[in-house]
Amino acid sequence: MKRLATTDAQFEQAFAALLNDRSSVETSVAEPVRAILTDVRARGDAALCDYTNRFDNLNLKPETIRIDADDIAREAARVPQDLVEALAVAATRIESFHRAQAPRDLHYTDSDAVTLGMRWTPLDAVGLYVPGGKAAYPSSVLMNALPARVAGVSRIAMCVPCPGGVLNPLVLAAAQIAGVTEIYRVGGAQAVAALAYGTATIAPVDRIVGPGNAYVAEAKRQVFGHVGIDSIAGPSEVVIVADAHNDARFVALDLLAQAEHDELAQAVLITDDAVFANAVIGAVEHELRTLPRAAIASRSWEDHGVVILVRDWDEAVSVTNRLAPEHLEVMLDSPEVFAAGIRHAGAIFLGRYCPEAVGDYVGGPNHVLPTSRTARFASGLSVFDFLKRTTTIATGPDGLRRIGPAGVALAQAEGLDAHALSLSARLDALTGET
Ligand code: HSO
Ligand code: ZN
Repeated sequence: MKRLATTDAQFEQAFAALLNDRSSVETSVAEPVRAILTDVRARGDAALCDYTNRFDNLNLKPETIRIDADDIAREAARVPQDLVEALAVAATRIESFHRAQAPRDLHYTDSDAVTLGMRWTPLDAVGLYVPGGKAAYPSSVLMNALPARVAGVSRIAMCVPCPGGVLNPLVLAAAQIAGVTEIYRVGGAQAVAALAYGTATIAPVDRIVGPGNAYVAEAKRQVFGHVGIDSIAGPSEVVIVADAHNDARFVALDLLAQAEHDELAQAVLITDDAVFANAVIGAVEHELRTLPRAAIASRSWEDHGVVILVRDWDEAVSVTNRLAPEHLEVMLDSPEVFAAGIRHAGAIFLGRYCPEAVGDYVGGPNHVLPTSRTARFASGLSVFDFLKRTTTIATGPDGLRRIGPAGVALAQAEGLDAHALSLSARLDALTGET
C-alpha cells in the first residue's frame, strides 16, 4: 500500500505515476485470438466445438452447443429459495431504475417550418458473455441482461463456458429471472467469434456485452466494427472519501470489498486525518487475517492500495476528479455537497451507510462501470447501450424555400453539383409555382 500526502514535496510526481500505472493495455494475446476468430468465421460450429472441447474439456457437438430448456430449469431449480428471492429483489430494482432511464423520442417543428425528429429503436439482437469460473457473477447477468430487456431488445443470446460440462445453477437462475432463454455452453474468443459472425447454431448478434478474461476482451476488441461492444473492463477500482467520524472498520471493509475482486483491483482512501488513516490501515490488516479471499485482497491492497492524506475536501474533490474512479464512496456529513464537485466518476455512493456493495447488487443502477480512469469520457452500462437513434427531417415547400438556398451555396462551395441541383431544381419548381 502506498501512502501519499498532498503536502509532500513529491506529491505531484507520485500521483502522476499512480495515474499512469492504471492505463496499460494487454495486447499479448492478439495473435492467438485472431487465429481463433478467423477459424470460427470460416468453419462455424465445427471450429466452435473444436476449441470448446480442447479448452473446456468437453465433448460438444453442434446439437449440444445450446443448453436446452429442461437443463436450464433443472439447474436453476437447485438454487435455494432465499437466493432466488434475493435475485428477484435485485432484478426488480435494476429493472425499475433502467425503466426510469429510458429516453423519449423527439419531434418538433422549428421556426423555419422544418419538422425534426429523433427516435430510439432497440437493437435486434444482443450477445451476453458470462465468464466461467470465479468471476461468474449472477449479479452481472442481471446487470447486463435487464437493460437490454428494458430497451426492448427481442433476442438476447447468452454464452457461458462450462468447463468439464459443469453448469452454474446461479448463473442459469439469474438468466431465467432476466428472461434469457437462449444460452450456449461456449466461452472464450470462440464464443465471441460465434456471436459476432454467426454459425449454423448461433445466429449473429448486433452487439456483444459482458465481462471476460484477456482473450474475451481482445476478441471483443477485434470484432468491434463488425458488431458493437460495451467498453472493455479493466480491474475494478474504488475511491473512498472519508472523514474521521467514520467507523474505521466500515471503511476497511469497503476497501477490501474492492480488493477481493482481483489482485489488480485498486482501493483508494482519501481522508484529511492521519490518525484515522492509520486506524483504517490497521483495520484492513486485522480483517485480512480472517477474510476468505485474503490471498487476492492482500495482493491488491499491498500492490495497488493507496491512502491519500489531503488538507481539505476541496483538495479531495480535485484528487478524485483526476483519478476518475469507477466507484466513489463519499462518507462525509454532507456527501451531496462533495459530490456536486465531482465531474468524473462511474457511480457515486453517498453517505456513511451506502457502501459500494449496495450498488453491486441491489441499488438499481448498473454495476458495469467505466474502469481505468475512462470515467473521464465514458459511462456505465444502461438502456442507451441497447438503443440507437434515427433522426428524421421533413421539409415541405415552405421549409425548403427557407433553408434550401443556404444548402445550394454550400454544395456549390464543395464542388458537388448534383447536391446543388437536387436542391435548386426543387427550388426552381417552387418558384415557378408561385
Ligand atoms: N464491483 C463489481 C461488480 C460486482 N461486485 C459483482 C460483486 N459482484 C464491478 O462494479
Ligand atoms: Zn464488487
